[in-house]
Amino acid sequence: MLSPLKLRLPAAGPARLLKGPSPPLRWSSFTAPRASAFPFHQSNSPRLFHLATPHTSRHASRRPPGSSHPAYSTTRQLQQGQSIPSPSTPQPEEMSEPTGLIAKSGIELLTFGTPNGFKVSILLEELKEAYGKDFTWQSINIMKNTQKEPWFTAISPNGRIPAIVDHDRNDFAVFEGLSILTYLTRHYDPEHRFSFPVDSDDYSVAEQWMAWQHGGLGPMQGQANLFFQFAKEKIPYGAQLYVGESERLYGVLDKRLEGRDFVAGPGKGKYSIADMSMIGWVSIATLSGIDLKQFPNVQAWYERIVARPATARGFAIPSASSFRNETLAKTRAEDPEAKKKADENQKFLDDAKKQYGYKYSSP
Ligand SMILES: N[C@@H](CCC(=O)N[C@@H](CS)C(=O)NCC(=O)O)C(=O)O
Repeated sequence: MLSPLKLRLPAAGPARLLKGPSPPLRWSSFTAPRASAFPFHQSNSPRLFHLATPHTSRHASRRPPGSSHPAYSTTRQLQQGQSIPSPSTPQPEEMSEPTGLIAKSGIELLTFGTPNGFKVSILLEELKEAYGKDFTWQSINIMKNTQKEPWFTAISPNGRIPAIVDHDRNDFAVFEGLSILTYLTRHYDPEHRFSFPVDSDDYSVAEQWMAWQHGGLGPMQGQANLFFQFAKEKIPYGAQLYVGESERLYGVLDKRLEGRDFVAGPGKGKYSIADMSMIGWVSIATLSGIDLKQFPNVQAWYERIVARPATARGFAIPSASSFRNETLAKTRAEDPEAKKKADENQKFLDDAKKQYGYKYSSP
C-alpha cells in the first residue's frame, strides 16, 4: 500500500507522531519561526486575531483582509509556549473572542481561516447563492484556544473548528468537516446542486473521496506543513516522509481527475462537497512543499473551482489566507528575501529526499 514510505517509518509509526510527545521527535519543542522568518506575512493584520463582532454572510464587505494560520490541524504543538508565525504589526492588548453563540435562526458557523474551515464556508456561500440560504459566522481564533472553551466543546467535542449549529433544527450541532458538508446538503440542497441523492452510487463515490480527504490528504498535508515549513528543528526524515506522502496523495487525485472536471458525479463530474472538502488543502500546496505543476489535472481543477464567485467568497471567511499558493508566489516574486528563504527551504526538502532515498510514486 504505502510501501516505500512505510518502510521509512520509525518503529512506532505515524500514530506516535500524531499522538503526542515522543522522545526522539520531541513534539513539544516544535516551534514555528516568527513572522520575520517567513515570507508570507506581509499583509497579515492584527485583525487576524479578532472578529469579536458577529458576522452574517450579509456582512461580507466588512470582513477584515489577510489572515492565516500556520498549524491547521496540529496546533497542539504551537500551544505549548512556542512562538508562531504572527503578524509583524503589534497586536492590540485586548482582543475579545466569541464567548458563545450569537444567532437565533439559520446556520451559525464557527470557523477560522484554514483548509478545514474553508470547506464549510465555501459550501455555505454556494448554498446561499443557489437557494438564498443565509448564515452567520463567528471567527474562532485557534491560536487563542477559543476552540477549547467549554461553550465551544459543548458544540464541537474535539475542540477544533469547523463546527455549525443549526438554529432552525433545535440548535442541532455538527462537528467534523465531512459530517457538516453531508448534513448541510442533506437538509439544504434539495435539488442536489452540490451533492447526490443519498442512496445513489454517486453519493457513495463522493463519500469515498471525502473519507480519503479526512483520513489522508488533510492529516498528511497538515504534517507536511509542520515538518517542511514550521518546525523550528529541521528534521529531514519527517519532512520527506510527509511531503512525500502528500505528493503520493496528490498523484492519486491527479489520476482521478484525468478527463474529469470534478471528483464525483457522472460524466466529467459535478462540483460537489467532495471537491469542497479538498480544495482548501490544495489552495496551500506550495506552503506544504508540493509543486502543483507536477499535478496538471489537480492544477486545472483548482483553477476551475477558485474561479467560482461563491467559492471565492467562502475562501474569505473569516478572512483570506496569506498562505494561498497565489499569495506565496506573488510574495516570492516581489521580495528577494522571501525568495531566498523559500529556496533554502526547498533545498532542505530536496536534500532530505535524497538522504532517505525518496522516490515519487503514486498508483
Ligand atoms: N477532521 C477535522 C479536522 C479539524 C481540525 O483539525 N481543525 C483545526 C483547524 S484546520 C483546528 O481546529 N485546530 C485547533 C486545535 O488543534 O486545537 C475536520 O476536517 O473538520
